[in-house]
Amino acid sequence: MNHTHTPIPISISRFHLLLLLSLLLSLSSSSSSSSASSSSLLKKPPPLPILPLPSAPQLQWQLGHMAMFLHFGPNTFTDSEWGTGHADPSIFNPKNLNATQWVKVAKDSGFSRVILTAKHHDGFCLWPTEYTNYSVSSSPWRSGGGDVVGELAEAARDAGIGLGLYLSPWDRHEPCYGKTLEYNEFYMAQMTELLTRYGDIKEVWLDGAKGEGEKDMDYFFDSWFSLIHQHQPGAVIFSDAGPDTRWVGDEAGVAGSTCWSLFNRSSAKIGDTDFEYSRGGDPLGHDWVPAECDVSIRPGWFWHPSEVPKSARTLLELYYKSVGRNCLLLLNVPPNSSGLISAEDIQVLKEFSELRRSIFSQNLAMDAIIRASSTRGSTNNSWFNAYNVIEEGFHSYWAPDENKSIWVLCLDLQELVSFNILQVEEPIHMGQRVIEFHLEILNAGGKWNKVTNGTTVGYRRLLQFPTVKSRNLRFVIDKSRADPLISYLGIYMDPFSILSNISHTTTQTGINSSQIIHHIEFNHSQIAVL
Ligand code: FUL
Repeated sequence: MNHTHTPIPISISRFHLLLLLSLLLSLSSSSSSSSASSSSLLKKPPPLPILPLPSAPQLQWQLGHMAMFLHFGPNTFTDSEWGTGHADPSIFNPKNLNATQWVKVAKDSGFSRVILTAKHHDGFCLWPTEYTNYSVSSSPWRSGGGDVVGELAEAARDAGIGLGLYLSPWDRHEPCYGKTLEYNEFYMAQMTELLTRYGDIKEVWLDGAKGEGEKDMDYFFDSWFSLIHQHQPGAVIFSDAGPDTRWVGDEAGVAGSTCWSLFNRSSAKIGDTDFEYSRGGDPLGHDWVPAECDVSIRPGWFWHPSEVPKSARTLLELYYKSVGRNCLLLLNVPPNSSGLISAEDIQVLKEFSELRRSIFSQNLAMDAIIRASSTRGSTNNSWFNAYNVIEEGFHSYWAPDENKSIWVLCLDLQELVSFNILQVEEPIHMGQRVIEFHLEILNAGGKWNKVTNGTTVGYRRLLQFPTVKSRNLRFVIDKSRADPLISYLGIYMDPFSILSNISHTTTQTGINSSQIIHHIEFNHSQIAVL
């Protein structure tokens, strides 16, 4: 038998000492004041949210990250973008139409909802409406008994993804277009059909697009919006001015590098967009109206046999500039004239998913030791603890103590890590707060270097920068509308993006309003990725 004495490790004896001490302390305090000890166990409540705040449908919309737009109709068969409204319904015959395929492509590629052009500017209706004959009912497709909206609604419901519908206000076929009262009645009746026949509608999409010299008339937007919310309280309404989500102001899928969900609806007009205001939002805005970035995978919105899809890397760049700037990416993937999404588009979408998966599947800060400049309640308060920033989801977040002027999170990665992407998220149900922030790393010489900086975070902010390598990081919030709250902090390595396009610090995207206006005028031509 070995009688060698094994010394008790110093850390254990210290641990026991501490335990004893805390026991004694708790005993003495409980005997002196039982109410004081029970109150120290009480949770510190969350801070007050800061107005304006998102509604439940707006939160759901934002959590979906990406939606797939489906432009489909007679234009698909006539190789056009803005149909005249006089194309013969007999041309509409997508022999292999399969909405289950559209929905499968959307779901497999990470889209949370699909939005279909139930009626585009040509006035042709993809459902059997009772208010005009210019619809699928007059076409040879399914011998006039078909309903594209119905088939898509069923496929989306079966797959568990959301359905949105675009009902174009501008209607080049309808004879009453131009007669304000009659056309508003007609439009609302069609809208009612769409909102009452097909189950839950998650988004209603409309715009103010209209060709030069077309008949003048007023749209009764306020009545339309009330009708939509009455029938579908879970739907968000998209337009240039909200009320629930706003057009970002370009059709290139690019948001401003400063992008507030705050906005003043009353300062925006449908069909007469102030592009700068829309792309950046308004730090003083009274309404919550986050931006949606629409862009097509191909040059046109409708399918054309001569056009090819963008590359997966281009889509990734758009993802950084939309989802990574606090917006939803609405990517148009137009079904072809056989009624299917084309193989080459599916291939690009697969590659796009794979790029995102390989970059974002693991947060390289996952095992970091994290310290905060302060924590609401106390450092040990797990409710607001700094470690919440490596948990997914916005219901757990780091909150600093009240009335501090310094807000810093220090991360010790425990080993040298190379990375070139920063991901930051705010718990937006508490309002959008952060105005300015930056990231520093400790270099080999023991000095802190700024790696990147940004303005606004919101739901999700992604910043790209040339690859750096370090073990220690400092995430610093320089300016905030109220005590900043951070729900996620991630660092990642993107080996795919071309670094020459990435500026060291985030500034404007390089798009200017004349480029935007140029694009709007030509409307359907693709703007090169900015
Ligand atoms: C625009 C329309 O004029 C285009 O044809 C397309 O539908 C695009 C998404 O919105 O306003």
